[in-house]
Amino acid sequence: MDFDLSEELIAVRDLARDFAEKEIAPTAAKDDREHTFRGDLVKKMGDLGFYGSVIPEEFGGTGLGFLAMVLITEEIARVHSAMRVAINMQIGPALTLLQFGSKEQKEKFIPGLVSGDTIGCFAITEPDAGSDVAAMRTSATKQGDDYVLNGGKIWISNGPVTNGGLIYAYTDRAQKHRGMSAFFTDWSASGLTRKSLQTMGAHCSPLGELTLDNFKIPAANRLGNEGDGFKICMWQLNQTRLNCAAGALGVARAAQEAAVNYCNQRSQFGQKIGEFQMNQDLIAQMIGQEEAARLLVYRAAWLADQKKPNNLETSIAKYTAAEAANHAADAAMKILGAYGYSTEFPVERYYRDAKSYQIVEGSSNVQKMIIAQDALGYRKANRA
Ligand code: GRA
Repeated sequence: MDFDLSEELIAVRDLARDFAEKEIAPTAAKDDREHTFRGDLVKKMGDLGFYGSVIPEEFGGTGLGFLAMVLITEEIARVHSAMRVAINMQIGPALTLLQFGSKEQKEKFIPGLVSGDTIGCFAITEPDAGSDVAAMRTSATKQGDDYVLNGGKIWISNGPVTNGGLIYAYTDRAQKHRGMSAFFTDWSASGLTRKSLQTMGAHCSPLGELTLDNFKIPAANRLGNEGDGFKICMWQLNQTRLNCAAGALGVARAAQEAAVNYCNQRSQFGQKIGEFQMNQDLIAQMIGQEEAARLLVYRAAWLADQKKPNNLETSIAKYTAAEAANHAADAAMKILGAYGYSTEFPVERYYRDAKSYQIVEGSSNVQKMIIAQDALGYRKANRA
């Protein structure tokens, strides 16, 4: 087992850290407060190759791999978690096109996602279909050279701003999950209504509801065959889940660093508050959980780089990292007290942003279900 990162990976990680500290950090609090979507920073991350690590050079990527992707993601999320969502919205559809798209689809759609000229998304969730993906109701009916979609999606990251992403819909609902299909759309057709939604955290990541009323997608934009959608969706979620795991890791680290710094600065009762064992207990827990999450996230990425199945390991990493982020944000707030609770300092943002990781890309309960059912032999998590 080799725990050393290659020089190339260290360089990529340092580039992301430098970018996050110089370009994202200075306005992170203001952007969060004002709910600003930083399209300029999304593009700059594309220019730096942050969306291309898992995409081969022929489609504009760097081909550095999944370990590079999680290293970049952790660094961005450490400074501003909402900017991490942007990475996932580019990589998710690009990777899925790479895996399931035709040659024409790959050439046409992947480079724009990798460069950041296309603002990506993936539309899965519906009002009555969150954890239960197969319960979605949006339909796609073939009409000539198009599919006509009716229904609606909710809680779609980048929904208000996307101009190129994936959507999943039923082409044959009678076939249950085997009647679902996957499409790529530039969202330019008529029949689309977008509504912005507000949440407790991730303020700079636009979130929306998409209503589809006879919304057309060219049949040439279907990925794979009719009926392949559910498996494509599960495959995609396994990739995008890993990105979320790395994002949660970044938030855990940010909260831990804030707590350690504060313990070394703040004195009460005539001593640094780090000297109180109750704070040392919190810091030790934060570091233990963060390091465990890091090893799990890196392992899941490493398996992907070895082209080995990693669904189980990704669920373990996502679950552990999400819980570590929430524990760390909570502990940091206890240590910082009013300075943690205050909107003048970043810990309350970490606390709000951490919460999202227990919800998105399969809630913590969905991850626990996948892990436990695998252990019990009910449903194997890893797929070839
Ligand atoms: O029997 P079969 O041949 O039809 O196949 C079954 C199974 O083998 C079928 O699907 C197959 N399958 C898979 N195939 C390939 C299942 N999992 C996989 C896989 N990983 N790869 C049906 O399987 P099933 O087990 O009966 O499915 P189910 O019980 O209906 O659902 C399973 C499960 C609960 C795990 C799934 O629905 C799920 O993952 N739910 C969570 C949904 C989720 O993660 N949503 C995320 C929304 S997007 C989002 O949050 C954006 C966040 C953005 C950000 O912050 O970055």
